[in-house]
Amino acid sequence: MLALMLSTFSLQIKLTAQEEVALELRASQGVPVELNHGFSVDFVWKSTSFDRMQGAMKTFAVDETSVSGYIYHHLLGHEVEHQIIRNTLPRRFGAPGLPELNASQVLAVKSVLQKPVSLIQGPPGTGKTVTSAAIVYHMAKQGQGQVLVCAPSNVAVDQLAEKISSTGLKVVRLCAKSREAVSSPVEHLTLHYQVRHLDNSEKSEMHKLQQLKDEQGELSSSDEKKYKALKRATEREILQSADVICCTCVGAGDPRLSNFRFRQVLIDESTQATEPECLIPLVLGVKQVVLVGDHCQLGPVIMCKKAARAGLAQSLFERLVILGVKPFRLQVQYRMHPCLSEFPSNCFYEGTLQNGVTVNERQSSGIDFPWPVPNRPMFFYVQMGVEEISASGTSYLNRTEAANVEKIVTTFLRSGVVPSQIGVITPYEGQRAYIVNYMSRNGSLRQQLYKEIE
Ligand SMILES: *[C@@H]1O[C@H](CO)[C@@H](O)[C@H](O)[C@H]1NC(C)=O
Ligand SMILES: *[C@@H]1O[C@H](CO)[C@@H](O)[C@H](O)[C@H]1NC(C)=O
Ligand SMILES: CC(=O)N[C@H]1CO[C@H](CO)[C@@H](O)[C@@H]1O
Repeated sequence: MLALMLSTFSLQIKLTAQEEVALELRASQGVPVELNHGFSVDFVWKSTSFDRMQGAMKTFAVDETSVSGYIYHHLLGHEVEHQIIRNTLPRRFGAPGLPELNASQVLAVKSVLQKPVSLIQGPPGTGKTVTSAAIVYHMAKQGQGQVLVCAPSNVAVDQLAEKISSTGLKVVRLCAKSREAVSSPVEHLTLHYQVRHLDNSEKSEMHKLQQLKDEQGELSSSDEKKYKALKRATEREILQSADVICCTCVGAGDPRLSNFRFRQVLIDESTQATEPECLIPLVLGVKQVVLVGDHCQLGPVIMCKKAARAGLAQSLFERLVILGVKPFRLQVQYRMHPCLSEFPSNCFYEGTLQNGVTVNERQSSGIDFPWPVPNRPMFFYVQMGVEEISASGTSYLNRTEAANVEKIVTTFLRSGVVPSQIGVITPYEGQRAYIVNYMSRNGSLRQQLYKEIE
C-alpha cells in the first residue's frame, strides 16, 4: 500500500452502482512521486450511474417520444391491446457464423421478431447468447436502424458483442472512458480502439495530435480543443456506421449516444439489472424490446435493505412476468451432465429443463475421483468450518472450506484434469481472495497450476 501511495498523487475510493469499492490510482501530470506524507485520501461519491438511472426515469415520465406508446403502457402495467409486428420473417432463423439453432431456439427467435415486448428465459447452458445473437442479426437486417445491445455487466456485453460480430454485422463496443485502459477480449470492436486505428488519411491530423499528446502528456489548449473536436467527430462517424452498438445498460446513457435513437433494443442478463438501469437503454426511442435473462437465478444485488424492500431488487423482467407477460423459455441445456441438471430442473423449472447432452457425452474417462456414486459426478460435502471476517473487513472467509477446496482441486489436477477445466465458486469476495492465495501458497503442486484456475 505504501509503495502505491508513494507513486500516487491522489487515491480515490469510488462507490459505483453496484456499490463495489474500487481504488482508483491517479497518476496524472506532475505527480509528486517523492511525496510520502502530507497527502490526503478522499472518498469520492461517483454518481454517474445513479444520475443516468434517474435521468432515464424522468425521460420515461415526461418525454412522449422516449418509448413507443405501447411499451409505455405495457411497462406501467396498463391494459394494452395485443400488438403484432408485421415483418416478413426470414426463411432461416439461424445466422451466419453461429452454430445451427435448435428447435426451441428457433421458436424463440421467431416469436421475438413478431412482438414489441418479449422475455426470453434462458436457464444455464441453454444457448441464450447464441439465440440473442441470432435475434440481433435478424433485427439488424430489417432496416429499422441500428440495434442497441446491452447488459448490466461488461463481461456479458463483451461476450455478446463477440458473438454478434461473428455473424458479420458491424459491431461497435462502447466502453466507459474510465475503462478504456482495461483490456478487453473484444478490444478490436471497441470504439476507442477503432478511433486509434482508423487507417484513413483524413484522420491523420487527429492521430498526429494524439501522438503528441501521448508523448508529451499534454497539448496546448488550442491543440487540445482541436484534438477533442476531431476525436468527437471520428467517434460519431464510427458509431453511426455500426449495425449494432453494444454497451452496458449504464453505458447507454453515455453522452456520446445522446443524439442516437434506437428502435430495437436487446438487454441480456436483464434479470440482474435494476429496473431504472434497464430503462437507460430503453428511453432512446424503443419500439421493440427483448429482455433476456432468468428470473429463477440471482436478481440484482442491492446492498441497501431499504431500497430492496421498496422494490429495487425486482428486475423489470420479473415485474413483467408478474404482470402476466409469459417468458419464452429455452428448454434444452447443452452444458451439464444430466445428473447435475436434475436438481435445478426440478427445483426451479418445474422439471421442464431437458438435456441436450447424454451421460455418455459427459464421461471423463481416466479421471480417478472418489465420487460417492460412480458415474454421478456430484456430491455435497458438509463441513463445520467457522466463518471469519476477511482481510478487507467487508467480507468473509472460511479456512476449513478453503483447505478442502485445495485438497479437491489437487486431487483433480493429479488425475489429469487441466486447470482451465476447473472453476471454484463462492459468493464471498473474501473467500475468493483467500482461496486463490491459499491454493498458490499451500497447494502441493506447482503454483502456476493453481493460478490458472478460475
Ligand atoms: C464457512 O463454512 C460454513 C459451514 O460449511 C458455511 O455455512 C459458510 O458459508 C462458510 N463461509 C464462507 C465464507 O465460505
Ligand atoms: C500449509 O501447509 C503446511 C504444510 O505444507 C501446513 O503445516 C500449514 O498448516 C498449512 N497452512 C494452513 C493455513 O493450513
Ligand atoms: C442438434 C443441435 O443443433 N444441437 C445444438 C443446439 O444448440 C447448442 C447450443 O447452442 C449446440 O451446442 C448444439 O450443437
